[in-house]
Amino acid sequence: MRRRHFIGTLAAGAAALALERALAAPAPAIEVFKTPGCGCCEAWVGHLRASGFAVTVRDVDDTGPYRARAGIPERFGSCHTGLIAGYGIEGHVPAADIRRLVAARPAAAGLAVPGMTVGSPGMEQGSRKDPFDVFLIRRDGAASVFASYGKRGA
Ligand SMILES: [Cu+2]
Repeated sequence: MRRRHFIGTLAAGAAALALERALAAPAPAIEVFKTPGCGCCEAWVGHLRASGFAVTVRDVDDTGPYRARAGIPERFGSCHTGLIAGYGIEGHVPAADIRRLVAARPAAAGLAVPGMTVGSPGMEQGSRKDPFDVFLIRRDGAASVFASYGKRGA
């Protein structure tokens, strides 16, 4: 009985320590390039901050060159380009997918949600949620689906 209690205390202590470590982990830092008047870009930055990211915003006249430098092809373009851990993050990509990318560290240019899908993070319009894919962009420009949202069965 006593031994079981002791082991239980140890487990609780380990869990508390793990939680403490998780909370103490530095917020992932992301640099976001956007145009000055972009409201949905601001809303996406708010989504990242609410998810625990440390965001540095850079207002630029044109995000195209930053997208190109990140290796994200024009056809996957959206309104803003983020840079994190050597990856480009184009458009309204959910914070959870950015975390998954950075943790998995695949050989890739980054992630993209092309265009501006209603219902993606930062593009909320009431209850409307259009389906969308998050694409993993390879360094050669080829893309595969990294995550899907709002699709039937997803
Ligand atoms: Cu947008």
